[in-house]
Amino acid sequence: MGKMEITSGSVHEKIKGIQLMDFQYWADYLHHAERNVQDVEPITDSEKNLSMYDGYEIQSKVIDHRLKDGETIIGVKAGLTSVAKQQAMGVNEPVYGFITDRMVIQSGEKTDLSRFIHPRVEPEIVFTLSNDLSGANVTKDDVLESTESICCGLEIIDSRYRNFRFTLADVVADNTSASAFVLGEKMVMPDFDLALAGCLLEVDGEVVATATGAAILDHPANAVALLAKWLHNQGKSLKKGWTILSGGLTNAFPLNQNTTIEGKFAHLGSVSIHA
Ligand code: OOG
Ligand code: MG
Repeated sequence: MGKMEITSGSVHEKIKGIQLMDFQYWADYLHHAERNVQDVEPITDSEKNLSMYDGYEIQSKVIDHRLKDGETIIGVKAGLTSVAKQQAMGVNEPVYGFITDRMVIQSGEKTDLSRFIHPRVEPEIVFTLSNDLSGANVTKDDVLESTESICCGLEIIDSRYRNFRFTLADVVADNTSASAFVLGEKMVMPDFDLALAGCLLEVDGEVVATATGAAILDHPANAVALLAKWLHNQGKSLKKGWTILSGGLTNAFPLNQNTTIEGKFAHLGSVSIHA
């Protein structure tokens, strides 16, 4: 179920008794929510059987909307790669989404909150590769060999779903809550184990969460390897020069007006966002 597409106006259609889902309808629903800064109920409130497959089909149409609006894909993100994030969101599997040029926030610039519904910020370790990478068996070491630079980052996630209430398939359809991000200074891979890279997340100067790189699937390069495998299954690859987010190391914290959130990392420097 779910393999056939229907682009007519109705949410459902029944063909020979098989109920098919209208992926385009749900992509329009989520895109409209994003563009109008308006939260919505999760798709699974209406479509109880929404599968991961359906979620990625809807996500791909959500991305098509962004491309039609003139945005460019500049990278990819792994999400829910840490136990901290999975527990916070009540799910148990990593997922992926795409990031576009519209999501870039310059370091140091004051963030305009009017484009977000209920933004939350999480610290990330971010990779840039020196060559395209794809394959069914890509390993952490393959990723590290292909890594041109790394940096720390903060991602702003902004689920289109009310109160961040969603299932795994819902959050996949919603392009894994992707909304914005800011990067620290890029550096060539330093000579140390990224699994040991400590990270503090501070809200207005107070430490609210800590982790090390190992929080991300034992090593953040494992998340990049997973992305390379997922994209391989779609006949795609991680692209040279893309911004690749490996996933929040800690739970995410709300970004409110007059708040500064800073990620401080061992070896990777620090990065902040203020609104
Ligand atoms: C989904 C996005 C997860 C991460 O790094 O874990 C994510 C969410 O928590 O809304 O970006
Ligand atoms: Mg993230």
